Amino acid sequence: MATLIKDVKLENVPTEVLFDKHKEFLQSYEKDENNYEYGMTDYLRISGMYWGLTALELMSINTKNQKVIDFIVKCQDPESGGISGCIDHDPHMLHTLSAVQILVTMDEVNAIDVEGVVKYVVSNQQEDGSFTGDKWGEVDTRFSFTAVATLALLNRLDAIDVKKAVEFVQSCMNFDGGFGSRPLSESHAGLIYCCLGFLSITNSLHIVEQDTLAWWLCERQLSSGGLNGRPEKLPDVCYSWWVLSSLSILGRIHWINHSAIQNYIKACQDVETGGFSDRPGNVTDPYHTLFGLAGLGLLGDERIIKVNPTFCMPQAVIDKLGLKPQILS
Ligand code: GRG
Ligand code: ZN
Repeated sequence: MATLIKDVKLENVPTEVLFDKHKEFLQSYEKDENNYEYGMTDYLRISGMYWGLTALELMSINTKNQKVIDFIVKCQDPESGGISGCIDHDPHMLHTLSAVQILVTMDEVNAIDVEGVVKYVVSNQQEDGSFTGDKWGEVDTRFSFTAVATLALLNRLDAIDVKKAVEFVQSCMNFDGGFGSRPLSESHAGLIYCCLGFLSITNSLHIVEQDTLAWWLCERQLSSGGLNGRPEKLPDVCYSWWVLSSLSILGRIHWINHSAIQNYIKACQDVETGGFSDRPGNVTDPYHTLFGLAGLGLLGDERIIKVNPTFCMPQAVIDKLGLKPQILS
């Protein structure tokens, strides 16, 4: 039986990375609070800020801003200590990590109740070592990553049972070397990043099948040069981050065709509005703009400041905190 390969065709690919356009695109997001899209994305406000601000930082723009700090402070729930996506929403692990990433980058982490955040992360660890995303109880390896990334940035990894947390992530490893969201779930590049990031932070990368997993990740590259997240899926710019950061942690980024993925990422820029989209011609957004730029950074573009593959933050910030997430050679 024939196997269809899903992919896209690239046409009129810009030869350059349009840095000025991308800066304008991201900065206009900060100002445009009254548009429809802004209102419809309330529930992702804090993570959205992390994507946009980090993308600007990667283009050497200092994003320190009192309005952002005040907004994050208002999103912390005084009872649980967790941080929500927007004022008066339920706290969630993803937004808690994003808030800590922003504040650490701005060197303003003491603006929030740090012990409250630690208490919140601890409260989400389960008997089997896994983590829930919030009080509603969904378990996912994304939350194992957000838990240890948040605590490591606060220098409080000792607050959870790390050994049990590692055992849970190990139980999500599949025959192909990849990881899914829970035991027996399909391998997916986004979740592989989360599990490798988790193992990098907890210094446990010895459990991975380094080359088997690196090869599975290389198989995500399609003829267009773009990367998909799992077999038989379309390419998407965000996998430039999920796949390339995973290969960096595994010490195997040189296994991918650099010029082909660089070309795909460039093809996803909107030359008029600025920003990157998932696939050429689609509407651009801060999420794909961060992961497009960060992917180009991992491939060595010197106009982008060095990005840490485990935390998706400027390397200088990680160095300043004295963190040394494990990387394989
Ligand atoms: C600090 C960078 C950073 C991240 C925080 C939120 C998070 C941690 C990681 C997200 C990882 C991720 C993208 C997981 C994907 C989960 C998943 C199974 C998505 C499937 O989505 P589809 O089916 O996408 O829409 P595909 O591309 O497979 O068609
Ligand atoms: Zn995407």
